[in-house]
Order: sequence, then C-alpha cells, then structure tokens
Amino acid sequence: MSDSSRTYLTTPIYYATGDPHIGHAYTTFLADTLARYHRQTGARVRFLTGTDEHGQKIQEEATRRGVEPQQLCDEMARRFKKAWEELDIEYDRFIRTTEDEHRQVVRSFLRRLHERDLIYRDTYRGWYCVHEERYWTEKDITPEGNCPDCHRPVREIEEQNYFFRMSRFQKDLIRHIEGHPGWIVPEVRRNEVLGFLQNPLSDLSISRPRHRVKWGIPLPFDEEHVTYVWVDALINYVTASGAIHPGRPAEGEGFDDVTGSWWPADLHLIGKDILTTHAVYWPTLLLGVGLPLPRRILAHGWWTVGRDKMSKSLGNVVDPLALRDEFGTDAVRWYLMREMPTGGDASYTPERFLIRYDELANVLGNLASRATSMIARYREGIVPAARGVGLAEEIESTLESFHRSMLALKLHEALGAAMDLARLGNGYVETREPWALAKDPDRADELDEVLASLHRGLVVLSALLFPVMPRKMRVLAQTLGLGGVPTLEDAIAMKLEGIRVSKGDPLFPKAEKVRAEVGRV
Ligand code: ME8
Repeated sequence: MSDSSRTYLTTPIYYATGDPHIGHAYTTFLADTLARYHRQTGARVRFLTGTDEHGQKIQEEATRRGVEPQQLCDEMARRFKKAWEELDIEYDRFIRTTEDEHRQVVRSFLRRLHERDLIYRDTYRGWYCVHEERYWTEKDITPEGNCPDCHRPVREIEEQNYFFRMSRFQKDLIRHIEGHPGWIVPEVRRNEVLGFLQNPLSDLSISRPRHRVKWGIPLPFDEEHVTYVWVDALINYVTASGAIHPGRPAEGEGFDDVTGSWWPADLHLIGKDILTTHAVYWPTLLLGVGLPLPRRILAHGWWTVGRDKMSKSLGNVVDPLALRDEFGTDAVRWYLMREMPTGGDASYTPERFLIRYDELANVLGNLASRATSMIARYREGIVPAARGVGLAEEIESTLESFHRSMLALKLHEALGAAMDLARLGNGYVETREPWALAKDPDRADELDEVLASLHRGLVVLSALLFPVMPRKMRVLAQTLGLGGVPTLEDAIAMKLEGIRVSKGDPLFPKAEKVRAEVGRV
C-alpha cells in the first residue's frame, strides 16, 4: 500500500462448486478488515471478491447435479453473496467470471499476448487434476498416480493446446522478487517461490480443446479452444480494476496506460495453496501484456480441524454461519482474525473459539460495563471533565503498534495490541479503585480523571476494533454516548466531557448464557 490515499484489495474468486466455509470466510474477513481499516483512515478503497465459474470442475459438478453449468454458477454466486452479507462483508465489487465484461477482457488479454508472439500451438502430454484444475508432469504425481496436492487420481491427457511463453519471463520475475523483498509475504512463501524458480520454468498451457471442455471462454484466435480456467480466473483482477476497455478502441485498450483505473492491485490476499498461480503465472502473464505487477501478495496459512486439513471430502468443514448463529458475526470475525498468525496455520477447535470469545466477554465487555456503570453511579451518567488522561501513554503506544502491525499485515498482532489496552484498562480500574475514591469528597478530581480516562480508552477501542467487529463497535460507541464509531483521529482528540453514556446489555454475553439461550449445552 505504497499510496495511502488509495487501496485496491482482492480475495481469490472462489470456485462455484460448493458452499463457502470458514477457509473462504477467513480470507474474505482479512480483506474486509483491511478495507475497513483503510477506509477509516480516509483512503479510497476498492475491495473485490467473487466467484470462479468456468472450467472442467464446474462442468463436471453441474453434470453430477443434473443442471446446466450456468444454473449451478447462479446458485453458488447467490449463496456466496448471501453468506458475505450475513457476515457483514462490505465488498465494493463481486465479480463473476461468466459476466460479459470479463469474457471480453479475457479475450483482449489473450489477443494482446498473441499479437506479441507470446502464444504458440503444440501438443500437450501429461497429467491433469480436475479438482485443482492443474497440470502435473510425470515426476510430480505420487507413485499411486495421484495429485501431489489433493491426492485424487489424475488423468493422463494428450491433446493440442496453446501455450504462453512463460519461460521467457523467468529472469524478469526472479529480478522483481529479489528487488522487492516485501512483495510476497510472509517470507517463507517468498523463499518457496524463489526455490521453485531455481528450476527452469516451462511454458504454460492456456487452453483446452472445446470438444473436451465446453464451459469456458473461447480463444479470440481459435474458437475451437477455450481458455484455461486459471488464466481466465486470474484476469478477473484486471477486469474489475476497469483498466481494460474492450470494444472501445478509441480510448485505447488500456494496456499501455492504466491511469484512472484501479490497476495495479495493492494487495492480493490468497491462501498458500494458490501461491504458484499468483506469484508465477500471474506476474508473467502481466509482464507479457505489459501491465504493471500487483504491489503485494499475502499468502496466508491453512485452517485445519484438529490436525486435518479442512475439506469437503473429509466431512470436517466448519460452517461460519452456524457459529454466527450461536455467538454472533463479530465473535466469529474476532476469532478468525485474532487466532491465526497471518501467514501461519491454525487449527479450529471449539475450545480455542471459547477462549477467544471469553476474551471479548471478560476483558473488553467487562471494561465497558464497569466504566459505564461507574459513570452512571458516580456522575449520573455524564462523562466528567478531567485534567489529564490516565491512560494517555498506553493509548499512544497501542496506536503505534496497532498501525505498525496492520501495515505489516499482522492483523492478529494489531488486534492483540488493542485487547491488551482493554486489559490495561481493567488493571487501571483495579489500581485506582474508583469505588474508594468515590467515598472521599477530597478526591473527586481524581475520580473524574479515572472515569474520563476509562471513557477515552473505550472510545479509542471502539475505533480500533471497528474494522474487525463493526456491529459490536457501533453498539459500544452508542453506549459511550457517541452518534457513531469515530475515526481514530477523532477518538483521540474529540471533546468527550459532558457526554451522556448509557448502560445497555452486556456487549458480549457470557458464553454459557449464549449457549443456554440457543438451547445448546
Ligand atoms: O482456488 N484455510 O478457489 P477455492 C484457509 N478458484 N483458507 C482457505 C481454506 C482453509 N482451509 N480453504 C479455502 C480457488 N481457503 C480458485 C481461485 S483466484 C484467481 C482463483 C481460501 O474455492 C484460501 O483463500 O478453492 C484459498 O486460497 C481459497 O479459499 C481457495 O478457494
């Protein structure tokens, strides 16, 4: 995010073959939290998500269900949109690769590569995994003849394909990665890509004969072949940026000048499973057409259930909507963002979920209810004037580490720093003992300062935690007597004296209570 006044963030576009699960929700929450954070600091933000709707995998799933591929995609896109709405994800654009605009941009992109002599026709011999939509060579597949990634059987194919001269860009790509240390984060993923690039890069098959795969975008220079779904899918990021204008030749197609569009993306958020496609195929394709490269790629880790990878075939998929029904959207968002060190793996367990939930109830919720009830009891609900802010230094250092961690994409650390401020707030109550101060009329000034400081700390917390828990932080801001969640600048500087707080229900009811109310034990 080199230019802090604008930020274009993307998630992968998810396959329209199954329902969204917690893994998809994780990447999308990351994007939503970052988007809200940047909007809060006044940046113009474009947050893109969507569905990946072409290819053999979709075609076969539609056949299995006895529906047309388009019907399947319409249904799945609807389900993803609904899930994101229910989880308070505020994207700016939901792209579907079957949209006409995208089809045209893909064709322009390929035409450009073809005109630049970067595409040739040849025979492809090798192995293909439909589930991963990936080619493998003989040496990649397991001794049993399975995909090395998902361990499903691969299919041997030999057919005419078009190839992109990816190998030509190997040196340029290595130079780019070496010259931009923060381009792929975390570093372990960057090293993985550099390791991969130590071997000669082959050319990339970018098409399928139409007699085998019908469900795809026909190549502009040979309608008997459709575009390989990964090439089609990656281009979505450019389509949604508005950089390319097919059919408006007077304006130029946009490949030579992206001014006025959102391209290049500031951040591609992806899981580590799709690192090669994003950090090798995609940049070389962009170099091929002459478009600038994205500014940063974050490849996060894997959510597992216990020690197993979460997957439909293992039947251990955690449904984010079921958790939300029990604990509320914000608790799910908090858990996922706080629990996984960005970049590492994390295991979903109900025990860890409850530990994180208790943190909300017992630390943040507790501080809010103590502060508002003491202001109600000792100052008739009105925030008093105070000479100093008791928590000023703590607030300042929290803000500093919060911003540093957010910009380094370490959201778990940023949120940890905010929760630590709430912890310090509770400690401050214990050491200052406002209940004792209230008994001594000579110490009224001190009590004013303690109450005003707690109030200020909570106002700052509502702003800090708004990106991850928008719903609850609106409620908190209201309880604190504000019209809405303030910006961080306002949270620190605005005049709070004289504001009337209210004492509402607990911000996060105790977990046992939540469970009892929904009839589960
Ligand atoms: O790969 N833990 O789509 P997809 C963490 N259509 N993240 C997970 C996860 C898990 N257990 N499971 C899924 C595709 N994800 C292509 C992408 S982009 C041009 C095309 C998240 O539906 C994570 O972001 O298989 C991962 O990269 C993505 O979902 C894969 O989603």
